Amino acid sequence: MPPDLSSEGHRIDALLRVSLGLTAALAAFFLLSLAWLVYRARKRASDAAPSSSAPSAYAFGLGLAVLVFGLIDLALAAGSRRAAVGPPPPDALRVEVLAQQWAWRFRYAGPDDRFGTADDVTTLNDLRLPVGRAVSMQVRSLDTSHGFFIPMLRARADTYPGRTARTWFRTAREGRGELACTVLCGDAHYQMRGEVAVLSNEQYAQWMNGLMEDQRRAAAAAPGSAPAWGWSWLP
Ligand SMILES: [Cu+2]
Repeated sequence: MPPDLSSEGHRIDALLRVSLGLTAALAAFFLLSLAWLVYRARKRASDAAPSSSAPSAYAFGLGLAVLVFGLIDLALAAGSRRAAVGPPPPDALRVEVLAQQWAWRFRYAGPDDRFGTADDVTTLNDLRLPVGRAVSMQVRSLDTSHGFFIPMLRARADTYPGRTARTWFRTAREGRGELACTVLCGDAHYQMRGEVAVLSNEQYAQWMNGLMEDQRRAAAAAPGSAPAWGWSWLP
């Protein structure tokens, strides 16, 4: 994973490490058990008097119990982290994301903080966010299954037509990276990427003001040309 720019991403990283460790332990346990069973079967075939299998059965049971408890613990840890993160705060910056073959459209609510109004700001494959801010996203798809994934913010939301997927995170550090589609969604799936930037508040405001100015000019030159997609924010 790339460097984490979010405030809660370390929780996901920790879960990933634990689940990788458990998977490795599980694989090692079953491989060693298999080796032991083969060894014992061969020994038994060559021995005239078979030895008792009690110690190995005991070890096998103990190992299995440890792993089962590890998996339960992992599930509980995932649940408690989810609960600790909770729902997005009411002051979160809201962004609508429309996935389509093969691009990402982003919609910001603009100064009135309401979606579906003339001051909405839209971008194509270009997501910029201010640092130190909670960001709440709703993701929809126009055509087929898509997986919205921002690795450096540890944010994911899988969607398909009819489903509004949600994700939220808090930006903690400035930086730049990419977002990608994680679902094979057609011929040009590999092109379905976008730029992501976490900017200082001044840089973000400057960028947003520039976009609003551009859109005002475009709307004045060609009324009704604004992109028509978008939805009322779901509570
Ligand atoms: Cu896709």
